[in-house]
Amino acid sequence: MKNTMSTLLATLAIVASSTAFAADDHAMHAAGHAGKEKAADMNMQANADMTQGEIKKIDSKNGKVTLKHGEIKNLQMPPMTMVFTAKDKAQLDGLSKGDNVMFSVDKDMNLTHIQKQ
Ligand SMILES: [Cu+2]
Repeated sequence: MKNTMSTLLATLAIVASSTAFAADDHAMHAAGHAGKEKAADMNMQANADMTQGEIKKIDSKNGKVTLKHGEIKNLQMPPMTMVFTAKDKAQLDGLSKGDNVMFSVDKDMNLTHIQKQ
């Protein structure tokens, strides 16, 4: 009887601890998973609006930049070289001719975001 009891207790202890581990693990996994999915969503969001380009000419005084750009999906514009006007001239600070960049433009073709790649 004593043996049975201690075996039972040991079994319960194992079950309890493994259940606790499983719960922890699941919670951690769920949190990590949700975090990753959120990050992936944000990346996709960013990538969807970002276009790859190369700076051909830059006129930071007037906030203008000539970009040889890839397809701009949100404007359905094929790859070409053209001038964009920055919404905020400060966006062009630190950029120079020859830089490879990722950028986004609004529907009026103003540069809303640009960053070195
Ligand atoms: Cu264009």
